[in-house]
Amino acid sequence: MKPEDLIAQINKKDSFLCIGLDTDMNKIPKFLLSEDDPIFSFNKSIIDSTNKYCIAYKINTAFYESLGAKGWTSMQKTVDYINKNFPQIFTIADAKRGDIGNTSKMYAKSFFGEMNFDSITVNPYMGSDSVKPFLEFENKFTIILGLTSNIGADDIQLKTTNNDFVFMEMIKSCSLWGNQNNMMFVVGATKSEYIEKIRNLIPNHFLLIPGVGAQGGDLKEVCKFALNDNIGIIVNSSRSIIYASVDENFAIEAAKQAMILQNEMKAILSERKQNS
Ligand code: OMP
Repeated sequence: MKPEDLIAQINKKDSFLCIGLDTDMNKIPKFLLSEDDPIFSFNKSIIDSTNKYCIAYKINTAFYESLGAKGWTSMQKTVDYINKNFPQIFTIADAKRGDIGNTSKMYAKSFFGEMNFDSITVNPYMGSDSVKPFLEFENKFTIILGLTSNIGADDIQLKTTNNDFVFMEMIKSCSLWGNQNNMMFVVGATKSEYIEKIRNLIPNHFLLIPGVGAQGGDLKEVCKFALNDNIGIIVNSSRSIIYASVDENFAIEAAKQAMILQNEMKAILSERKQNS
């Protein structure tokens, strides 16, 4: 997907919501377990009921890989379903890959070439040769882990070098390998106190911001400094939306939660317009 198409979709829907399909066999409604492919059936219902409120779906590959070959099939069916029925919606393979160059090239080929995701999350720890193969694909985004939402971010990312935080050094280096049209950065919603600093460093890149909902991140706090002239953010919530209910009406309840977040986003955007 081209960046301008993503931006157009955000403006059209007054939404920068990404719904995380962290689909877990142990958490989906029990009545779906008799279906041929319960994971895909669940995803399809969630996508059908929520697509008008969101601009992206993030498939966390761990949930699918943990089921072996069957899980890979459910993942492919899910991304195919989105691409075919909602081609304007941005797809994210949350795979957190990255390896020596020739191996990263294979990861890029599988997620961009074979599976046809619009983007993939990449762990940049191994440096430029591990990231560049992903950047070679046209109209695809490489989403670099910048500052993550988890407690373990303290262990390395929030340590300081002589110059700055490790995560700032990481973002600064990575931003030179690509550009705002092929690279985004993950910044956890639970780390909103660092967003202003990150925005000063990379004012134009899209930020993927997970951690609103189950992890307690605050949408308003995040938006204070993260929004840019193109809106420039994608905010993900997974469990708080997709597991809103485990009854027959699970898809309707998920849509209600998605709508609540989308309404909050719309209000933030309209307040911003009025103040500008
Ligand atoms: P919920 O906490 O259920 O909304 O899910 C958050 C999703 O975002 C999960 O798929 C996580 O793997 C992912 N995530 C984080 O929670 N924190 C991060 O720093 C980065 C990610 C990610 O890369 O998406």
